[in-house]
Amino acid sequence: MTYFPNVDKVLYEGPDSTNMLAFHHYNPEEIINGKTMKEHLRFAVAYWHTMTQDGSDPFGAAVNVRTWLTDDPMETAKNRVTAIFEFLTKIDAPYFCFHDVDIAPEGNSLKEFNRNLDDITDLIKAKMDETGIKLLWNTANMFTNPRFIHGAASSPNAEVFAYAAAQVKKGLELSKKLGGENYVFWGGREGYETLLNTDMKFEQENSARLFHMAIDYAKEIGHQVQFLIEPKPMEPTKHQYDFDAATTMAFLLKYNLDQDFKLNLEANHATLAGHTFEHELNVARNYNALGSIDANQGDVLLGWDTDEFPTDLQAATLAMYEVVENGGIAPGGINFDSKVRRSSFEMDDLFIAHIAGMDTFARGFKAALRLKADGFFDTLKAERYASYQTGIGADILANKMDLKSLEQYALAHDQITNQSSHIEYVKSKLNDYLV
Ligand code: XLS
Ligand code: CA
Ligand code: CA
Repeated sequence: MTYFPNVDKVLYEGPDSTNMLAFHHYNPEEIINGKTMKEHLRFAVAYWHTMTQDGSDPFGAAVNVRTWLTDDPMETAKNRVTAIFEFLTKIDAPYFCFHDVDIAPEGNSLKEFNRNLDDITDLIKAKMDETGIKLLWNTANMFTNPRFIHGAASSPNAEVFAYAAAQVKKGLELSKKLGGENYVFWGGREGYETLLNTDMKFEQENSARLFHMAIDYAKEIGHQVQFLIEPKPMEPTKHQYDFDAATTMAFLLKYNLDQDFKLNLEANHATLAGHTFEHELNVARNYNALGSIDANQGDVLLGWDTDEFPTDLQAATLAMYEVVENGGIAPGGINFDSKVRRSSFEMDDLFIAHIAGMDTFARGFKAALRLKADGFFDTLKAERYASYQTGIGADILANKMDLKSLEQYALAHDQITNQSSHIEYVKSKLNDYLV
């Protein structure tokens, strides 16, 4: 049984190849600094976009041709397992990610849902053992079902809190069963529509309470996993509590969660928050909390989460520069939280789109390494902050100065000259590294 009869294993054919079903820049076996590209980039495929997304939008019906669909939800779920492992093997991705509801139908009760999850993860586990493909992360979907209308851990309804806790418990058990390396929380409905009826402090305390329960339970079942929170400023809520990296770090520090949690940062969420992706990665890195990446891109002309496959080389380069500075992304990875455009509805488009994303990140990675090897940003910044290396700057850094002594200095040196940044030259020079 094959779901992708037109595609053999995707191979590296080099930049001159015109084969849409080949890699042009990502060569999984190429060794760089003692590791293969595959080991450096740790690509993951997202179950939800690749296996369950149907191409519908608020104005149009489903369009995606997906040959695993049947009238029986459990049958479809089983077909999807076969299909995703064929896909992962052919695209040569070492990891995948899923929400609980992506892999198994919820059925009519929590008991039935858990049973379905057990059955499907038995199949997934067998495929993982057979192929060596691993689970980068899983998560509990606590936003789609109508019960989460007012939130999950932050819901005003305690019964919903209990249900969410049950889903997280099961999610951690599945993570242990499948050897998941990270466990993600994305609080899609942990936020508010209006402050008129919302006790924000109470809701955030409850969110923190659930995270502490998750840490405790992972310890109790002996599962070593990296917990991650994925920030996003809005959508579906008007205001999401984990607005961006900085807001999420303040939350983690306030509730004493920073030792157990890092961040899973998504490019499109960064731009929704009014930041560049590299800004979010840089903030996380400054807190030693850069955990994992959801790779995609938004559209500058659209104000929502379009989750496009990433093809912007400059953005990928600047993101990978942060990863290089971070010393790599493990135990996280680069998860394509990206969906094919509605007009790319054929089965083969799933391959074509992932190849585009993988090629873009491979090129970005290589460009980032060139920037690092040449000391492009290092030199620029060293020169920019050089005034702190000697004289008054060195004294300030050595904490030898106070307001009184600095006033004395300023009175004697009040004719200040600054230097131009020549930033247009810098931007133009950066282009040299991209191709
Ligand atoms: C939605 C989020 C979601 C998380 C996992 O915008 O990106 O897909 O990655 O729940
Ligand atoms: Ca995401
Ligand atoms: Ca998204």
